[in-house]
Amino acid sequence: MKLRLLPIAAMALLLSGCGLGTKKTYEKHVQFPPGTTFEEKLDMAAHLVPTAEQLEWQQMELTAFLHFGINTFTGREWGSGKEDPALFNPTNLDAEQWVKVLKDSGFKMAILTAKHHDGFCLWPTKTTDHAVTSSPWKEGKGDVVRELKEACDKYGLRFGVYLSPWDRNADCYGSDEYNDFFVEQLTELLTQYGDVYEVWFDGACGEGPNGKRQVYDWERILSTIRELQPNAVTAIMGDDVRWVGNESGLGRPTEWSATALVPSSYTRADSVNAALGIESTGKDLGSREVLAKADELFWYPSEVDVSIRPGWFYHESQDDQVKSVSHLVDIYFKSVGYNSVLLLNIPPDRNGLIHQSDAARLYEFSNYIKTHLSNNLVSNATLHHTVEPGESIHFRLEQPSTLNTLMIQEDIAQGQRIEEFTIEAKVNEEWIEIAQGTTVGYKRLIRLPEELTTEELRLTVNASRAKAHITQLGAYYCPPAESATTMRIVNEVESSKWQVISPTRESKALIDGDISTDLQGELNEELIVDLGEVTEFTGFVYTPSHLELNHIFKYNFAISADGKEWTELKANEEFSNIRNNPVTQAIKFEESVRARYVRLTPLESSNFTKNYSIAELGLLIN
Ligand code: FUL
Repeated sequence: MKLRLLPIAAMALLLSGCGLGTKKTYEKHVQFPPGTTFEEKLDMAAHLVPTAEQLEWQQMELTAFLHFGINTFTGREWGSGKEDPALFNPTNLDAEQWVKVLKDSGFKMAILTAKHHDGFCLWPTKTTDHAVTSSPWKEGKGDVVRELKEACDKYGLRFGVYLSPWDRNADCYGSDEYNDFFVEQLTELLTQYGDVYEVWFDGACGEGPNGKRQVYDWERILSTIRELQPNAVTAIMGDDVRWVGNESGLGRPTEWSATALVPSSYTRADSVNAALGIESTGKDLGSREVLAKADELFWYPSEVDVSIRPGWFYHESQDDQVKSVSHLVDIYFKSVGYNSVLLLNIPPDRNGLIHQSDAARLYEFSNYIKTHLSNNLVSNATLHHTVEPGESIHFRLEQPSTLNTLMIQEDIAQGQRIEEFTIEAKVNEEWIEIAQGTTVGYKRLIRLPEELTTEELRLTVNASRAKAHITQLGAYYCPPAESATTMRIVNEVESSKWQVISPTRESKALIDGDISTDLQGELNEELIVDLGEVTEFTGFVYTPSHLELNHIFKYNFAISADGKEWTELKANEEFSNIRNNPVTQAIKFEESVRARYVRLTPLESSNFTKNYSIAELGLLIN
């Protein structure tokens, strides 16, 4: 019906949009022909859809950044480009450890800073000697990009690259020659390592060594990616994924993936965006007011990039400033829950490992998300409702339940449409409004100011650009998350002489200092460690496994001088609340003790099975 109202030019465009005779949609971009009315613009905006790659990218939800390079060794956030490559020497680089930690914490992709602004390349490039090839690491024969890519392939994580356009080392920066140099670097990365799913170009563009600014040949750069890695999305200075506009982890409560913002890499970007009065950091990039002024729209969804630490690179001085679980959960709600993808940075340290404090925090964060946001209280949560503006959907919970969090998902494969919604709950036979919001998009999470108990909810779509397609509704109870930022201590005693002698000498995971490995077995078996010499200590530390549910709940702990005569220090004690909050527990003794052997006996598990699991057993001296 609406089609009949469209002017001829708009008709032609609609029909050429996609699939003549089927539903009219526009993939990634729509140009409004001259004379398009506001109503027609709204309708076209409602039918702007993501490419298959953009859709898959959005569905990943959680992706990881790995900032690693010369800055890791100098303590800087932006290198000068004059650093000696000899500084790059991770002692124990293990990309599999990075990937295992990320995979176990729910991340779907890892993006490595193959080159940051200092120009130091983490792969053996033909374009410059300012690279791993000139470093002592693996005698100049190492390749961090390859090690990470192979680890990603092994554990089933997608792989992406960050290649800084700004290069403070390259002599040719600021000239046409630099575009050749940059495309050559890009080509190496996109042809020598297999599939790359995201190419990330940050927007920083300072002066190079010769004092000049670079005019980048974005058309050539983006077409190189499309040719060499057609399944990759291009981010920030690319045109598939948009920078959210800050590095603090804050999405917008009103977030349109269908936006009038012209990607910065297009030559018309500055003039068109200025004429519309919008910029990437602005609040409103896609409302009706913006649409009214716009001549074109882009499917250009938001990505929230933020670091788990204050800096993007690892600095030892920030070991005790790893964001708390409650801060990470807040970021999750304001990114994934605000129609964005979260790109969380976890910077490997100077050893070339993800630091245990960061790993521990990630496990706690993902454990929180898994535990509390997978327990949907709504019966028949997966639906395919088509809702006209003004219509409501009722949904019931399995039983009367206490909740404080709601979730809505739109089928964005058909476009983003909802502009305003309200949610009501039936309490004492009366409908009361408990939440209202604007956009939904791929996912909208809503935290209620206070919890309530109900069995019936009602979602009303008050305003929408066409019929809204809703695919999922959720209701959850999310308890407050841990807000401490302190480091996790898994062991305070020198352990190089320690040996596990029970359950077997091979049970090294118990004391390897790595919380990503664990020991599993049957209850009542003794975990005995020979400390190698008589040692004085004040308590012990139990770190639960981040994967298994069979945490040790009840236990005995004993010490011995010879491994034969034992003194029981703790009998039938418990690791309190370990089921709901499986974090490291430090158990202090009344006074310090001296012993050569320690023995932990798991008696009961947190989920009442016959099995136990443990990541680490450590000792305290402080
Ligand atoms: C910015 C860079 O300047 C920072 O160092 C960091 O890489 C961040 C992700 O992007 O533009």
